[in-house]
Amino acid sequence: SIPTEQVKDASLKHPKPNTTFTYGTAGFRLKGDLLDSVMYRMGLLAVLRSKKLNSKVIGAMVTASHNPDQDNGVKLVDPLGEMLEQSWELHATHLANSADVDVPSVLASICTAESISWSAPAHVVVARDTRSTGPKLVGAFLDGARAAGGDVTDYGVFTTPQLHYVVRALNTKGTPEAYGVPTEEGYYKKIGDAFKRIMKFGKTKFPTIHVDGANGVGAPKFKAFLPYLGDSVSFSAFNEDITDFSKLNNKCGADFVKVQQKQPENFPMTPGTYGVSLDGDADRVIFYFVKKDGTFRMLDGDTIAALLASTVSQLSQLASLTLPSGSPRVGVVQTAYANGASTRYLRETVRVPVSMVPTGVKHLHHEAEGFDVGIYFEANGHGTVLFSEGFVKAVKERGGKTPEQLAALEFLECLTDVINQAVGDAISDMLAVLAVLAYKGWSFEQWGELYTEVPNRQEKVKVANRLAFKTTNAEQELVEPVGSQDRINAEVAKYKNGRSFVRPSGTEDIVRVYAEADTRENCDKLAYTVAGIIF
Ligand code: NG1
Ligand code: ZN
Repeated sequence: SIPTEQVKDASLKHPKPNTTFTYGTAGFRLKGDLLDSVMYRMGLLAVLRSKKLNSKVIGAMVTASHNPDQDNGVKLVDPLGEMLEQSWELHATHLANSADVDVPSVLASICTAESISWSAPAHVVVARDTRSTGPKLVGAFLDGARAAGGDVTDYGVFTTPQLHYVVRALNTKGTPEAYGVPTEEGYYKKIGDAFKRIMKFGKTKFPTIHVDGANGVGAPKFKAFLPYLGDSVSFSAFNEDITDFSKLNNKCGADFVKVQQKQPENFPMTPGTYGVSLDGDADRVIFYFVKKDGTFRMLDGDTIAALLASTVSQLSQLASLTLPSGSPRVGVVQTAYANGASTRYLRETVRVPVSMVPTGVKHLHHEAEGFDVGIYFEANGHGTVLFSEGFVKAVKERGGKTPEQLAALEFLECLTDVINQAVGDAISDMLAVLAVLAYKGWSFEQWGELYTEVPNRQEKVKVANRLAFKTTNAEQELVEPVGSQDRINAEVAKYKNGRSFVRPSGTEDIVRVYAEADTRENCDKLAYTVAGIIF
């Protein structure tokens, strides 16, 4: 049974502050110095989750992604690298908010509710990004996992996708679905080998790619990756300072570029330069270049989805790829933040189904599992591609006849290995995009011509109580405060291609306003008017 005394003693060393915690879009996110008790308790919960799932390895990632160094967070990772099952978010929230002395009894109640047998062994792994509060918070997590008698391994500093990779690799080791060698090197080698193989199809010689590491974990990990990538592309790394914590995600990184719609600071760009920004835990990626006339052009998650969906569809058709169920079903999953032009391009030109789901990777991932090739990207550059077993088998069997068909199939096979299917992965996504462009013989400029974005703007609005905002229809309409949506609709109706919606953030204490309209000026006007309505 539960080592009650042990758990209670350790709980008292990690006292809960007077704060209410919620397991949000990406786990618990708060100021790092408020998270000690949460980390300890997530160590306990991870052990329970592992016991529940027949001793499968459960992961925990300590990061606050694109946010500043003061912030931190933790999310639990399920056996195949997916986000923690939603019903357990309630257990997590309950446990995080109980009084210190009640921790053992809350654990017992979760065991009863989930029919968990305490005697089953438990395996847990943890990693963190480069944040200053990381080491201490991992320490608290280890205390929790050990107090509950779990076997726990600390992988030190990892990108978020590396942690997801290792969890999946550990759980599939020795099975037909083996994902790879469960080490950092195994990760580099698997993706790097597939990248070297896929680049043999390349027709484009890219200029040196400038990689912005957001002064976070992506910078050293990308450096470590380089020796595995061959010499088909030359890379140059910037924003790599992980010793000065104030620089993390500060005027650099994927979120800065996406929201500000401009290049990072301390980043040399002249016409013809290609730039790529990672975010602070390297699960988001944004591409950009400067046009000949000096204007900045961004290629975001929507553009990545458009490129991948059109390529996979085209190549599957070219190779006459057939699964037992017929032609592979290629589909895209987006959120309301996707640019309207990208959705129209996918539906009308590529002719693939597009599903809209609420913000948060767990929703996108789940929906993408319904396709043979499920491509999901948030506009902010977070996403990946899921390939069904049937699809992978069919491309490996090489049913093609002409050399062109065989090449298309081999290309698709390599693509399934370059892409980290466990979770959105900035570096792996970057390599996949470069491989596809090289295969097509395209430049960033040509990629940018797939469709023309509708001008758009995102604003953060600080409101008294963001929880007063309730949405429906994949977060595209407000139900509460009552009446607000009608006023927003009336504004939207004034603009050609107008679209606007409001939702509370799940990671920051703000409400987000999104607007699109035919011109930059109209879009800005719409965003400000809507912000005024809800303020
Ligand atoms: P919130 O704060 O709930 O909007 C943000 C991003 C999400 C997702 C999470 C997790 C936007 C508009 N929202 O969520 O897409 O990436 O952070 O990091 O970019
Ligand atoms: Zn991130």
